[in-house]
Amino acid sequence: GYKASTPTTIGRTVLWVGFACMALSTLYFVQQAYSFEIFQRKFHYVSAGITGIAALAYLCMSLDIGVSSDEGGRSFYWARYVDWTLTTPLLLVDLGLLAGVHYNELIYVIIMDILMIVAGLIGGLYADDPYKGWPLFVFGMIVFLPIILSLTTSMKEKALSFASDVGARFNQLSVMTVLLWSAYPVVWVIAEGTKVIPVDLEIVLYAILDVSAKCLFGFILLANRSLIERATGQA
Ligand code: RET
Repeated sequence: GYKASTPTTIGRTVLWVGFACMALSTLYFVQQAYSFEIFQRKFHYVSAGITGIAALAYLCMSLDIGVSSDEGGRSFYWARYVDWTLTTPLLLVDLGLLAGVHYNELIYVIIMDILMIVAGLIGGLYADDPYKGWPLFVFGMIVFLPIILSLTTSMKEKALSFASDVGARFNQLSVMTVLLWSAYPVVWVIAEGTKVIPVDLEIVLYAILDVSAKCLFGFILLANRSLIERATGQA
């Protein structure tokens, strides 16, 4: 019969679809990079790195690698957190380079970001004990705040100070990032945290968020050729 605690054909298929989206996006970003001068390729290479790492994570999860079982036998996909630990800093690099912020600002948000993901990983591993899982989740939420704050204040002001379409593109991508990233802790609470949704639904929800936050994000970032040329400048 149907077991909500392990993936069925639906979940497994969605993992493979996630792998395909990530792998094809990576090939596209790399292929696009070659139509630019080497000094203009930073956004292509960072974006290809993001989807390439996610392609590897989705391939592993599709092959039942990077997944453990909790006390009740529910699948826990820890491979996602390895992916996110590496890719969410790279997404912030894309945004920081676009905004033209000082690298100290970028280092600060990246440190908070890594703390956030690792807190979610440990919280997920220990979610069977609410006295361990929830404090870690709350820790993750607290370090999430300075990231949101930076994207909506200092990074945004820096980006808009150029008064060009680069600022407008940053605005679009940062709003998208704040909205999508805010959905992850919601899914965490109903999936890893309280286990009220089936593993199949957890896989579907994270896949929609991952493909939007990585592939769609990359396509929007790289969509305008002259904008990329201006945002990468000369040198
Ligand atoms: C966790 C739980 C702890 C509290 C918070 C979380 C936020 C996770 C986020 C993940 C973003 C992932 C992306 C992946 C790839 O595209 C770790 C779920 C705040 C924001 C963008």
